[in-house]
Amino acid sequence: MPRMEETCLLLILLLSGGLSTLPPHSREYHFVSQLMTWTEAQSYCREHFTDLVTIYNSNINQLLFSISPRLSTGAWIGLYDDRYSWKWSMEGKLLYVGSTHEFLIWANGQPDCANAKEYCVALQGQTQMDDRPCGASYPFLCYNAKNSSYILVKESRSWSAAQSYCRTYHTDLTSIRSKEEKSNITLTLNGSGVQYVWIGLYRDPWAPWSDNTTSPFTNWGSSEPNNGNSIEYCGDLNLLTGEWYDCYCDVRLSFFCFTAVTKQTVVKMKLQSEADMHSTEIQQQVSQQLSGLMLSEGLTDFRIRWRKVQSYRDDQSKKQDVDGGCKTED
Ligand SMILES: [Ca+2]
Ligand SMILES: [Ca+2]
Repeated sequence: MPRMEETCLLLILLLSGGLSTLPPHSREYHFVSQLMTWTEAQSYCREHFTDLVTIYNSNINQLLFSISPRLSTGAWIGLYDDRYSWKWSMEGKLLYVGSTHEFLIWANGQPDCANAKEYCVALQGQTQMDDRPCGASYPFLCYNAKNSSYILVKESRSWSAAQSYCRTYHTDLTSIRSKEEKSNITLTLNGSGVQYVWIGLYRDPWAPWSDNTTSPFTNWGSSEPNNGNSIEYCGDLNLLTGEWYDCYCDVRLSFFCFTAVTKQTVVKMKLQSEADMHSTEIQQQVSQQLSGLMLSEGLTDFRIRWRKVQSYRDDQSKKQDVDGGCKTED
């Protein structure tokens, strides 16, 4: 009888959920009744589950409501408003390098996101920054990259109308990239008498959620979010109504976590060949072919692993061990 080798290939398919690209239905939800601050709740969820919940639609909102008790309080969800997540309008158009923060001086008490409505930035008193309601009409500062000039447009517009104007006639609303640029801007504004002037700084309200995903769905209670006393930067789900409220992040509340559901499918293959299946080279060739096959089927999250099984000759006593299956030893 020819020597016959048998070896076992473990094809491990790891189909995991919970990553930003995967649909929310691959998540499990948990209500945790312990009282914690928003940050503590986030750490707890990340340690014991995956993260604080993101609510993508009314079905998830309803589900969370149904797994929680009816109490006249709220429970934290993964919603928070980062007061310092500013972006430049120009960022996508020109490459801005280096830290800009040392040139960005906030006016006293700013940014305060007053009434949860201030998501655009104006220079106040020509030097200091203040977050203001994007719909407010102010003069604005355009930047023209062709001749590195700053143009003060005294006609008052909303932030986005100002952005459109600058992008049409110049390059964009201005950024502040350096001390020199800040000086030039101050010079441009000098003597103009403007109180507020838009610059290119803005941010997205309540985005992203704790798990770094974003969603257009909201379920705010009436008059919420209101950023009461300018200290409410975390979101909770009211356990009597299911509506959302912004709240002071250091209040201790119960909370909702989710688990990314990981579906693991293990496929074992028994290969029989006269080739030496214990040869690393041959194993690599087989693995490569299988990988190609998996990828062509659109499966990207998998591992292929070889496991050693007892090889045997035509020997009855050993054949019993093999048992017709794929006995493995780690
Ligand atoms: Ca403000
Ligand atoms: Ca509130």
